[in-house]
Amino acid sequence: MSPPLSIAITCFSTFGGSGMVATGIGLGMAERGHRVHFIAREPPARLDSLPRGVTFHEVTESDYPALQRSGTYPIALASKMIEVANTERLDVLHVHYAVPHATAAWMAREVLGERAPRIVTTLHGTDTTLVGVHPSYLPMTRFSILRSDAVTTPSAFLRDATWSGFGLPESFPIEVIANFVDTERYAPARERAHLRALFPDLGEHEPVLIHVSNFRPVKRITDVVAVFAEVHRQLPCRLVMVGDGPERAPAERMLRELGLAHRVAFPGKQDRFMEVLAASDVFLLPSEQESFGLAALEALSCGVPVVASDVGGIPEVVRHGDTGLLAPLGDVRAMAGHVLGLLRDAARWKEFSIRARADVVERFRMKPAIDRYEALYRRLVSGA
Ligand code: GMT
Repeated sequence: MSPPLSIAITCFSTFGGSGMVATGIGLGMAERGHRVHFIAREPPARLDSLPRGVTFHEVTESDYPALQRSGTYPIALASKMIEVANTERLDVLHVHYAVPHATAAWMAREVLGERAPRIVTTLHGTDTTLVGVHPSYLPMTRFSILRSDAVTTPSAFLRDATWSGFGLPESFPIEVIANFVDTERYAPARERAHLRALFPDLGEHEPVLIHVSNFRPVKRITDVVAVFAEVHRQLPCRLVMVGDGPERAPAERMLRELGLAHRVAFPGKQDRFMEVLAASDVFLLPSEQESFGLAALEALSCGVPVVASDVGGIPEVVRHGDTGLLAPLGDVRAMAGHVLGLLRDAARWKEFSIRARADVVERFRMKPAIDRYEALYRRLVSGA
């Protein structure tokens, strides 16, 4: 049997799906007997306890006044990576989101020399499509990607966008390892009591739409509201908006103006919302861009069909006409039509729901994804 590896994982702990994926990989590796070290500013949100074999290393910055707003985090992070690599004899350093994590990893490797671990960079989305290609970061991000020992993306869309955005040849290896979901945690369960906690007067057959995100502009939260308003005009329903962020206030204002605020629940940031998700009828994701769409995957895993915009990596996750329905970006009427088409035909909804769950179980289970990352780590460590 191969010896256990010493693996460090760096991610944004509280920002979006990349931290969740990174945490899932770390926990999956620890379950297999590897030693896992999370190196980050804060413990990852989904790391509610520290299981056997998992350690958290906090990155702290000096509060020296001259350094304020000078962006010293990558230096502090690289220093912590060096410290952990030295004390824990790291085999692999797996960084999630290139800016600034891949650059910090490269800096640490320069210092560590021969003792350096292998560096794996997983790109997640805006680190390629927006931030990384911004002129302020492009040269260093491109260089850090090129200097990684392996690069992965969760979708073929993001692989191709990385090749083109950074001007890399298609021969530059980028392995697509799709994101995954814990299909036991995110499982079908049509228990409407969880919805009644949010809507005490919910009718027995009244449909519930749901959206889960960090409410950033890229999610087009006002499109969620517009789709809901159009559906509600034709078929009274409710909307649950899980999460929080800058677009929440405009959405609430829009709902008040439409006279629909009382039909919508905003439970805020929730870590345990799967019961509400599983009891809902349609998941809405009208995003401007998604390299993958982890929230949509969690909905599909619960057997909840997804109506989303046809952008980025979403079609790789949501099979149009099979597990969900896609529409052109910003076409809220088409999206509302898709939602109504599902809600008005119970048999059709059921078929979508069954196929959604089956497709997730077939293509996005956690174990095969962890197998792929483990094989990648072993390959790099063995020098093959
Ligand atoms: O890139 C971002 O904007 C944030 C990032 C995150 O940390 O959640 O989201 C990206 O990574 C997720 C996990 O791989 C994907 O599910 C999201 O689709 C992706 N977001 C974008 O591409 C906008």
